[in-house]
Amino acid sequence: MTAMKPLPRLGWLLLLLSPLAPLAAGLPVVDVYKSPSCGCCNDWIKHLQANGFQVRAHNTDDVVSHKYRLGVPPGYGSCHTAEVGGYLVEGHVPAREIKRLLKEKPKARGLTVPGMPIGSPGMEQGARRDPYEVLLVLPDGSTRTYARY
Ligand SMILES: [Cu+2]
Repeated sequence: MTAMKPLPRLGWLLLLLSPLAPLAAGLPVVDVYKSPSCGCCNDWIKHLQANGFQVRAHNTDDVVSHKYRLGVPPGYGSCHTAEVGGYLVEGHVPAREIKRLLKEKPKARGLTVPGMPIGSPGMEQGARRDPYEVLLVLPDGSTRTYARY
């Protein structure tokens, strides 16, 4: 039996900290509600994970009830509904806007990208990019432009 070489101090530190790394980065877990058959929803989840988010995916045939619960305004919905840090995130919202939301903490219900614009994260189709807006949903259910892509 060979004696295990002790890990250098930094190695131990990383080992101890690694399960807490997402907390250390200040990124809360994202709960995503989606239909089990939704492919673009999974691609959006991969986009979030690639950007450092931990995701809990919930397959459900009743995504709509979560839209009501979280306050997605009628007509501003998309394929999946998510919840992070007390905010709603509807549709193919880019991870950087979610990070900005969590940092700026506006008084709002959250963000939505209505519909499913081609070229948004999880909706890539070659080089095609439809222009779209990320909307901030205010407490009264009205919206204003948060970002343009
Ligand atoms: Cu989609």
